[in-house]
Amino acid sequence: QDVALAKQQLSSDALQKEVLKFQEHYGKPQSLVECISEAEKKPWTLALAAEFKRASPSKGDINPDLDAAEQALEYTQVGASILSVLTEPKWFKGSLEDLKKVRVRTQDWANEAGQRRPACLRKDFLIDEYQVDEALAHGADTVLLMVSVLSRSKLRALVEYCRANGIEPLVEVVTSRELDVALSVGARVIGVNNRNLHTLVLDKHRTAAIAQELRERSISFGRGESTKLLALSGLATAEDVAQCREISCSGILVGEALMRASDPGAAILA
Ligand code: IGP
Repeated sequence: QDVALAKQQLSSDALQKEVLKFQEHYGKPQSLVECISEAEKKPWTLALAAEFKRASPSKGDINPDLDAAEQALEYTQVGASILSVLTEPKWFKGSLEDLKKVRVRTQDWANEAGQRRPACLRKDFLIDEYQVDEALAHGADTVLLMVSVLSRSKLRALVEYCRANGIEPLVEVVTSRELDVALSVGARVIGVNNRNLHTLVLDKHRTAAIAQELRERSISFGRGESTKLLALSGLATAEDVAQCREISCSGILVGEALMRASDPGAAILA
């Protein structure tokens, strides 16, 4: 599997000191679930996870030279609940520096505006605790954990490690088997990737199928519930958004469409 592995540049102890240093200066992470719930309070609103992604394996370069902090600020000003920042360097041309810039810039803005800032998500192929610490040291409020790249026991350990460090992870599933695994480790925020990352094939009905399964298993999700469902990938049109509302998703994650938009703020409001 061609995933970027952690560059273990610092010892774990040194990295944990960096986490403390960051948090002393900028404060603790904020709650992903609360950021989503806040959006759900408004009628008809879906939480928007707006993504910063310069390139992707399926599309190649999308917008490689964009400034992460400025783009994230635009997302924030039009009400994004989550800022997803790719940190994987090879396929997505991301970096931990981008993540830090996004957190710092949007936190400054939120302080000035007297508003809640969006939760910052480290979007990467996380496989160990060290990478969770890296995320925290660069200002993440949450991290992506993909069921498809982790064993059940590693996923469980990472979910627990996240919670012990004050963050709730976004757990990504594609299939119903992966949903089983996510539920068995107690995931509270589940993202359904409409794109299978092994085949890169997009199927916009994935999220609806998973939502249906949750209903069949009598697992309540959405507004007022502690389990949240987000739809990820390939979403761009008003129709896509309407469909996500119909199946009671809490939110949607949009990357490429916003990265290509000449005015991302207007694209979101439309
Ligand atoms: C974004 P899109 O089609 O709006 O650009 O999709 C997002 O879903 C995608 O970037 C993504 C991803 C991932 C990237 C979903 N899961 C896991 C890297 C790793």
